[in-house]
Formats: sequence, structure tokens, C-alpha cells
Amino acid sequence: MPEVEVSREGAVQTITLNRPDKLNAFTQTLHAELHTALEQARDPAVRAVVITGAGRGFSAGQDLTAFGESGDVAGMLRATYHVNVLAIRSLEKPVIAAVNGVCAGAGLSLACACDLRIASDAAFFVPGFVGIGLIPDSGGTFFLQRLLGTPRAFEWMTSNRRLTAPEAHEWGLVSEVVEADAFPVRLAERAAELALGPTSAIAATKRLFDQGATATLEEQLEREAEAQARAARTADFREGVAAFGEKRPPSFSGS
Ligand code: T3D
Repeated sequence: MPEVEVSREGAVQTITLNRPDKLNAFTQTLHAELHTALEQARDPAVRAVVITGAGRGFSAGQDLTAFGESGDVAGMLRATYHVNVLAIRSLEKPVIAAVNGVCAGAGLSLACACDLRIASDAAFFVPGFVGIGLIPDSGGTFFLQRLLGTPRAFEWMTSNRRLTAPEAHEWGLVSEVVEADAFPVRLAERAAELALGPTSAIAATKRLFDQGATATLEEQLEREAEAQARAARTADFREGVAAFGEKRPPSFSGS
């Protein structure tokens, strides 16, 4: 059985982590298959990506039965988690973490690497790392600090407190909480909505926010000016303005 399943509905590619018996904990195979799936998502025909989990988990992080097998923890992180986190950030389209269930350790880091998080009300979030004497890796310290602010992120990551989906929403960790029964439908709706958007402008927005995290105002103003000049040359911009003038919804092609 594949440890990652990939499906496509229109312009939306869904990547499902598929080790439900182990709450989709990461193995070398899962990392490799996730990487292949993220490579497939580079196809320009894909305009939104959803990452979710099979069964009652999103992901419980590293499979602890296979932890540090090679003895080279840093090397393993670089070769697996880092590659996939960077692949998500470099995808020129929105990536949604559809947090269907428990989300812990590096599973939490992976969800935070995505552009937005939508949670089922059955989901909960657990730092995991501190529970076994580790630090939040795979971008955990980077993304959580930005999403939650240092005091809250630090307090949470050092407490191993279990956060419910409504609490995660209140904290701004997830943008939406949906009743478990309605989750697949709402998710498909939100992903389709994003896939119908002006994909290249959305990709540029994603890149600018990433760059903005460490830029000066002057640098960021310059990047925005250049990106806007490119956006103003796209077919989607022409279509957006035409649709506005004709008082109809725009039909964006993503180009
Ligand atoms: O070198 C490196 O690898 C460094 C990288 C580190 C990255 C990390 O992610 S470190 C953090 C690893 N994750 C954890 O520490 C979380 C461990 N899991 C838990 O604390 C709990 O399972 C949860 C809070 C996530 C969920 O609790 P609960 O009660 O809902 O489920 P459960 O009964 O504990 O788990 C269900 C099954 O999944 C169970 O298997 P079994 O007994 O039915 O055969 C459990 O052992 C398995 N499972 C859960 N998490 C993991 C796991 N198996 C392997 N690895 C796991 N991480």
C-alpha cells in the first residue's frame, strides 16, 4: 500500500499521508513518496494543493520506532523533512493543510509550512517534541514563531499542551474549523475556490510574504513594485479588469 496517495480533481491535487494505523507518522518511504507528490504538484495544470491524512490522524510526526536509525539525525532531517518543507514553500500555488485529525511533532511543522490550515473539529494539535526531549524541528521554530508570536509559541512548544481545533482557531493557527462530517465538502469548496484564482498573483503573494519576513521596508517595497509590474502584464490582470468593467465574475486562467 502506498504511504502517500495522490489524486486530482480539476486543478486541485490532493496528497494524502497514508499510514492510518500509525497516525501517518513519517517513515523514509513516506518522505520519499511525499516528495514525488510535491514534484507532481509543480505541473502548471495544478493550481491548488491539499495535504491531508488518512484515518484519524493528520500526522503524529516522526515514526518513533524508526527514529535516528542511521545515527545521523541532522543528516536525516536535511535529506527528508527539509526537502519537503522547502518544496512546499517553493510551490508556486497555494498549499492547504487539511488537518483532519491529530497533528503532532514534525506533522505540526509540516502543517505550519503550508499556506493555510483548515481543521476538522476532530483535530487536535500536540507539540510532541518536548514530550520526548527534542526541539521543534522541520521549521517548527520558524513557522510557529511567525504564526503565534514568540511568547505563545515558546510557551506552547515547551508545555506539550494538547490544543483543540477551536483553540487553534482562536490562536490564529488555523483559519477555519469545520464539523468533521462537513470537512471533505468544505475543503473541496475552498481548494476549488483557490484553484480558480489568479494563480500567478497568488504565487507572487506567497513569495513576497516569505521574503517580507526578513526584509527591510525599502527592500520589500522594491520587490512589490517588480512583482506588480509582472502581475500587470498577465492575462489574469486583463481578465480581472475586463470582468470588473462588464460587471461579471472573472474567469482566471492562472497565466
Ligand atoms: O531523527 C529524527 O527522526 C528527528 C525528527 C523528529 C521529528 C518529530 O516529529 S519528533 C516528535 C514525534 N512525535 C511524537 O512524539 C508524538 C508521539 N505520539 C503521541 O504522543 C500520541 O500518539 C498522539 C498525542 C499523537 C496521539 O495520541 P492518541 O492517544 O490519540 O493515539 P495513540 O494511541 O497514542 O496512537 C495510535 C497508534 O499510533 C499507536 O499504535 P498502536 O499502539 O495502536 O499500534 C501509536 O503507537 C502510533 N503512533 C502514534 N504516534 C506515533 C506512533 N507510532 C510511531 N511514531 C509515532 N510518532
